[in-house]
Amino acid sequence: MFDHRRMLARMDFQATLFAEDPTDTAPGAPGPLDGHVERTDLGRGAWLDVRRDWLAGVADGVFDALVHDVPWRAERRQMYDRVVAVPRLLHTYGAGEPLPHPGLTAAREALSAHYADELGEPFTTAGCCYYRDGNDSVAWHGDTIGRGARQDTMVAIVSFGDPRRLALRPRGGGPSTAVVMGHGDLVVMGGSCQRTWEHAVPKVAHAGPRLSVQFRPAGVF
Ligand SMILES: O=C(O)CCC(=O)C(=O)O
Repeated sequence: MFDHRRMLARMDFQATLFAEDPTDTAPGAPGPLDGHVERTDLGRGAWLDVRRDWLAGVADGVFDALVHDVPWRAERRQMYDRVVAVPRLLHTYGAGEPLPHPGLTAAREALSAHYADELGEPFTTAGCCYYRDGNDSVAWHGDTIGRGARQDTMVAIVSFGDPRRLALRPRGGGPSTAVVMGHGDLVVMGGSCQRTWEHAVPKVAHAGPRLSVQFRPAGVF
């Protein structure tokens, strides 16, 4: 038989839990960053920050908006004597361009505020990648087309959909490492990471769609 007293006691308990939970935030807002980001020192002046479930409250909506509202483009590139399809879809939102979901705008603002002292400038652009399945991937590289080749900087990645590994290896050799990026997770590559380390999202046998949004400061590509 349904026990109302037990039910009420449980509701009281849950209300207390939610009221006192310091991580409780307005629905849809990014979760807090201060005190919730785990930093790993990679060596050579590079580091990696991870904040699990950072955008959990909006992750489903952001996933839908990214799939349906981004003007995705397929690229092709020369590989030896052949032109091959780049195995993922791409789009970049430049500085000042509206993002496809308010949760992403809030995320960019929160990142700019949290890293202001260390980075000294805001995140401005949002590169978006659509990995349609496990065959989509990105090969080893650093974001060194712009200032990242010469200066310390940050690239902040928020991930939506199926989990995929971000693999990292030091340039010139040494043990590699990896972090799994799940639905709503934040991963930030910082310090010298773009010029002293390389990263990749390797192919996997089976995976559903994954979307990645990378926030970068101006002049970092
Ligand atoms: O998919 C990711 O999260 C990483 C993407 C990336 O490394 C890049 O586009 O430069």
